[in-house]
Amino acid sequence: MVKRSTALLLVLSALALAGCSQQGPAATAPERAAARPSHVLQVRVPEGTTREQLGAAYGAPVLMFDAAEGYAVLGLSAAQASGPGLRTLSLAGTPESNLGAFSAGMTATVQGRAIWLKGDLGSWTAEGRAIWLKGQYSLIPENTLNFQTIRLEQAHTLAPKLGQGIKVAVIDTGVDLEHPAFAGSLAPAEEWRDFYAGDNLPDEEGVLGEGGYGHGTGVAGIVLQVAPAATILPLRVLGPDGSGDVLTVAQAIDWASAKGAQIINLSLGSAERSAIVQDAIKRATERGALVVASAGNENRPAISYPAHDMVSGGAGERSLSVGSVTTGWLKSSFSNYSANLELVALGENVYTPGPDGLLVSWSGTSMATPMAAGGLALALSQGTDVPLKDLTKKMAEKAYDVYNNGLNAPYKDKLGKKGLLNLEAFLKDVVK
Ligand SMILES: [Ca+2]
Ligand SMILES: [Ca+2]
Repeated sequence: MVKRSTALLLVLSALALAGCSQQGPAATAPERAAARPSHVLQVRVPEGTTREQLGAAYGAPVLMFDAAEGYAVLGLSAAQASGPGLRTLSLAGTPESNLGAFSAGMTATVQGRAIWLKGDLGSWTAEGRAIWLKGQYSLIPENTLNFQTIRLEQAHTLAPKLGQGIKVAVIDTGVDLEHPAFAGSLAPAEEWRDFYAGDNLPDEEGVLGEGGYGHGTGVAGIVLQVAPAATILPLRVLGPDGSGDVLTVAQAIDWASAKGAQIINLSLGSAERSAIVQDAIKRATERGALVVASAGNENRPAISYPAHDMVSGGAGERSLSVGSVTTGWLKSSFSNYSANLELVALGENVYTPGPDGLLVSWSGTSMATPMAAGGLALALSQGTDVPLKDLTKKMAEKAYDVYNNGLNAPYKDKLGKKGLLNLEAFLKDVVK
């Protein structure tokens, strides 16, 4: 019963929004509160049990349910999470704190306005190689050194399909859906989803220069600079402050793999492991997706979750953690580091689209991560004989050695076994 009314509320909310202008409020505060439980609990679904039966047994709304996979996620109040009732049920696991567990953790510097001239926009989607002129990345010259360093021009020659036919889910603050940089590059609108607000329009919301506003737009823009013909599936899970919940991150990962995303970009993280998110990643990888996640920006000797758990295990083979170095190959002052970290890319002053037609410079491991995602899209579009489970490992193995000559000595083996993304060496090794 509880579940039915919640679902109905969400449906009504979505229908109401469909009639609104795109600028309209997503969901009212009470609606969002109802859909944002304090805690979430993953439970096994006994064979033959329906969603309704499960909800009735626990006395809690069932927010995720997959009978075939045998799992469900319940929403709990704080009192329920700490109360004795649930714990006496043999099916119950450990409740997880849901609210704001994930963060994009970033800094942005707005650089300027009206960079996107109509005449230049074709270069985002059509002839990607034309954006390189005599070694300069002519689309955004400020990125030339960044992209020379990861050998992007050579990568575009080695993988001229440029990501064509590869869907990259960007699970983030949303995307400026109207930005000319994304014209022709977004997945069909019926696949879009805003899990944060509970509607079907994953647009950015917020104030420029504050919190996470523009973060997802920037991440998506970097994917497309690396793989200009790839398709972006925009999924919103982070609010204007850059934070998001366990439940919505897990829902978005499930959604992305259900919509056939071959690559899932998670430029977000948490200090705590979430079994619910880890299991969603496991399911997505079992369905054929590759997942990349950022290491986090606290300059800690430990990387954030879920990146932390990507180094090993079944899902680890199809997922990749990414930190950040400078164009001089030194660890970025903010980048977390760990023996668990598999790769670093460039996460400082990366120029990319911002909301409202802006060009924005971002710094953070969030911006290094989509360089790896784009590189995987290049490989997949071109075709590879390397088994999918070995592809991210190859990317890490073919990286530049950032420890040569005592470089990064304090972080030896904690910026990846080798280190810095080298798209040319990677693609030479893996494409047909
Ligand atoms: Ca929305
Ligand atoms: Ca891995």
